[in-house]
Amino acid sequence: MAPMAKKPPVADPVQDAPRVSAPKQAAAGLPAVGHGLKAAGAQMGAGRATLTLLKVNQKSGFDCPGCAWPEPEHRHTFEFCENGAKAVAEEATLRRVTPDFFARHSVADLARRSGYWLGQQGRITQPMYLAEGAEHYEAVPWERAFELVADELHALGAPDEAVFYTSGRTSNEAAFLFQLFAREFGTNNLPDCSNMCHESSGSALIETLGVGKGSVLLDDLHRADLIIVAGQNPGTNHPRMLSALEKAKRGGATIVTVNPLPEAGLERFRNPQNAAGLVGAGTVLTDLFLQVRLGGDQALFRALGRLLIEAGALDRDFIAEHTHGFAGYEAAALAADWDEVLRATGLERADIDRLFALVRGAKSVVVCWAMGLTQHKHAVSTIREVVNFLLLGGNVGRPGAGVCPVRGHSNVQGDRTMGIFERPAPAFLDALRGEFGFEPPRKHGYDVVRAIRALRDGDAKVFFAMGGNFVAASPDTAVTEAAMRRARLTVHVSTKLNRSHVVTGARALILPTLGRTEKDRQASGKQFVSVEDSMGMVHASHGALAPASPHLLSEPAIVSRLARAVFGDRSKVPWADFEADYDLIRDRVSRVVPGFDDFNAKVRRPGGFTLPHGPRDSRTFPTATGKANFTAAPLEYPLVPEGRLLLQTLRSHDQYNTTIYGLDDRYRGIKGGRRVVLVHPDDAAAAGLRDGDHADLVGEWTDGTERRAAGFRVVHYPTPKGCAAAYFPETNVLVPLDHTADTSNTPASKSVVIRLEPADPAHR
Ligand SMILES: Nc1nc2c(c(=O)[nH]1)N[C@H]1C(S)=C(S)[C@@H](COP(=O)(O)OP(=O)(O)OC[C@H]3O[C@@H](n4cnc5c(=O)[nH]c(N)nc54)[C@H](O)[C@@H]3O)O[C@H]1N2
Ligand SMILES: Nc1nc2c(c(=O)[nH]1)N[C@H]1C(S)=C(S)[C@@H](COP(=O)(O)OP(=O)(O)OC[C@H]3O[C@@H](n4cnc5c(=O)[nH]c(N)nc54)[C@H](O)[C@@H]3O)O[C@H]1N2
Ligand SMILES: [Mo]
Repeated sequence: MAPMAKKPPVADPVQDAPRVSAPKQAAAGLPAVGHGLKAAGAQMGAGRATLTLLKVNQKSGFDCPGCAWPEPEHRHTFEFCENGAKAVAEEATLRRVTPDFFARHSVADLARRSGYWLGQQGRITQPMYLAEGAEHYEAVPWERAFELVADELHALGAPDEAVFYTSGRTSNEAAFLFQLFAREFGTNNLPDCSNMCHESSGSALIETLGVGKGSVLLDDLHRADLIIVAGQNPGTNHPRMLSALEKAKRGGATIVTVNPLPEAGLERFRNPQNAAGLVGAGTVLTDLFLQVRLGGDQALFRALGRLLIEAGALDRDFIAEHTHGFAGYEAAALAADWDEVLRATGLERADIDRLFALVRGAKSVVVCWAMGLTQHKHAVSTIREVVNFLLLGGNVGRPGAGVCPVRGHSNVQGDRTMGIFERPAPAFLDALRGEFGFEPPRKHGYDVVRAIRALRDGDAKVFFAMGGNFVAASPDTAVTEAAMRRARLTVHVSTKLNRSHVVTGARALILPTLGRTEKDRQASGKQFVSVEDSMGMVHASHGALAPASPHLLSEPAIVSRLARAVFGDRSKVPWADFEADYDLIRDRVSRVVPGFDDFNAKVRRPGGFTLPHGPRDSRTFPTATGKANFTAAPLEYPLVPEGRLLLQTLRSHDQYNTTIYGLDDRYRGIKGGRRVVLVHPDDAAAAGLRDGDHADLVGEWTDGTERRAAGFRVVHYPTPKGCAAAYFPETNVLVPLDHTADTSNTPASKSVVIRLEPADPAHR
């Protein structure tokens, strides 16, 4: 029996009763370290917590499952942050969800619980099966589970009726096997969480620079003269980035923040890794804060382009030698209309002039961004505009300069490198064919939004997820849940219980897997896996803890056994060997994926290795023109009807995507509840609401349909007028499935048109 956790899981039902105080102006420092250790201690006891956390991001330990921010060359004993500690605690918890738990709780009962409660029940210990018409999941032997999946897959009319989703925690080794399995089966239906995340960055960067990844290394950030952080909240979501910004600052960098909200971490940072930071006032990080309106960034960067061109402050040699399309862009930038720019951004001309002065004085510029730029209808044009701006000053492929899309999930970038993509490049498929001797499908597959439509319309019948929480993370909750319920079979490879396990197809399986913190032993001995961080560094991750249950299989083992169940001896792929020895997977990766030659040797070096990146390394741009491309998209920004607000759906400090750690959002001054809407006092007043009142958020979509999220406490907040904020996943009910970014098809979850209505007293 598992040892008892120190504290019982959360109460049921969860009391959501937010208390509000003024937002904080500084992040991290001693309180944050304390909160991290407290979270870990509650889940696994203080002794195990400390031992476990000492292994995070050390060269011989495991990669932090928190975020994709890279590890510095010189590591501290505690190379993690408060939120990394919480991520580790969630996985290393001593609480267990056993077959007995499922006997006590029917699926209907579990479907009424909050996501917070589900996640707090602990680690899943055995494969579980929900038979057609059954009310409870029941334990099922692994071999039977794989047979069940194989039977459903064989019963399909065509391979494209199956969908294989991936979340971003999956290791390179597991991801490579998963895409190989899907393609040997015959489909490119490989949607992933990236489709909802940085797809817009990838789309924009591939077209303009030829590589869909960031072009800076940690050292570039440390050496930059000017760093613009737009649409990102690192204090909560990438806390270790604050150490890098602090280091840059000490080296003389200027930092500009572009955000509708004043976020605590960016204002002032107390570094928990040095004594002064633990107790002192901390470093002021942001030199200039531009409080932009939601979706105003394209206009801002275009205005900067116009000012740079008018001032002749251009790197003309770079533009002539390395770029294409400057004339078209120049015309578009010079035509930018100031009234429109000010309307779109909500800024004063003087603010933009201040930023322009900093840009002119800077020898090297980095722009960092995350979901604030990627989740808008015009996200791809916005990020292309960031690239235009950087190209004007030759700020790509030069030390201290470049594009820095900051990735979310700890291996979301690596999964894509390994071929998790619904629109694979022909060269990648050719390499797979050459290596394995089968003909991979060429037809593009479904991304997340298209997969939901296919399930909704009955075109897809089996849904298989390698991690994640598809139902809660995806837009338009009601539509997505109904789509999922139409499936013949839904399968989730998971560590923890979540909503996607209880909103199921006719039959469902939960396949419990090892987490990254855990030891992974196979026939050839102890295994390790590898991950790629946000800056293209690949390194090993060695599990340290005993597995949560003796029945768990690793992700590579699950794919390998599934493949054997599905293909029998018809496969040309040595599936059993891959399970026994992950070196054999890496040998194949080294022959299929560019940049991975000698993978097994290089990944064993302390700290790992950096993948090649043409634009960064040699100003080589593998685009259609062979140059870096300027683009001249029309200027766009969200238009909001009179009396309506634009809602962004974002993260609180106590959550990891759909995993809820607790009910506080400390830096924003919110405690004890998540159903809050942050609004400008004037907007609240216009809707007849005061701070503390409860409101329904009513989404209005262009086709006339309405969506409602009921009972949110109104919080007066320093956000631009007309722009509101509330947490996802609760607000995913409001995001229409068809409201997506052009080109990347990413749900536009940072610009949802809503109105506020005083709540029905029943919901208070
Ligand atoms: N602790 C923790 N860490 C995480 C995660 C987590 O949930 N919890 N999630 C991980 C994942 S998968 C990801 S993708 C990242 C997400 O990291 P972030 O992108 O930082 O996450 P969000 O909470 O969505 O915050 C969006 C930020 O952009 C701002 N913003 C919104 N719209 C606009 C806009 O139009 N313009 C500008 N300039 N700013 C805007 C918001 O005010 C907010 O500060 O974090 C990763 N790390
Ligand atoms: N409205 C709105 N919606 C959003 C966003 C937003 O900003 N606003 N952000 C989007 C973004 S950026 C992202 S990345 C997606 C996230 O979408 P997902 O990646 O699908 O969701 P997560 O909540 O990260 O998944 C959590 C689950 O992963 C499982 N898990 C954890 N660790 C492991 C592991 O090691 N192996 C396996 N197999 N499973 C594991 C656990 O069961 C856990 O319940 O959500 C998107 N949805
Ligand atoms: Mo993400």
